Amino acid sequence: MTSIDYAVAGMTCEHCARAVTEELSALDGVTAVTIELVAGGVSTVTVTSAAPLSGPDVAAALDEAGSYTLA
Ligand SMILES: [Cu+2]
Repeated sequence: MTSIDYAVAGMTCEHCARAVTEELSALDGVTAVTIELVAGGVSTVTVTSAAPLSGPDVAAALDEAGSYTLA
């Protein structure tokens, strides 16, 4: 089990945080996603997964959730 913090730009409200949580949770092996929302700034997204995720997979999930990007 590994926990990694990602800096994510573009989220502005709880709705954004929910969308990101949903998309990241759908990735293989992900067991938990927590978000410290900084509206309009860079939020901290902590992802717990069985094995480390690949950066491109995370970036794709964020884009799918609503054009959010790794900062
Ligand atoms: Cu929002």
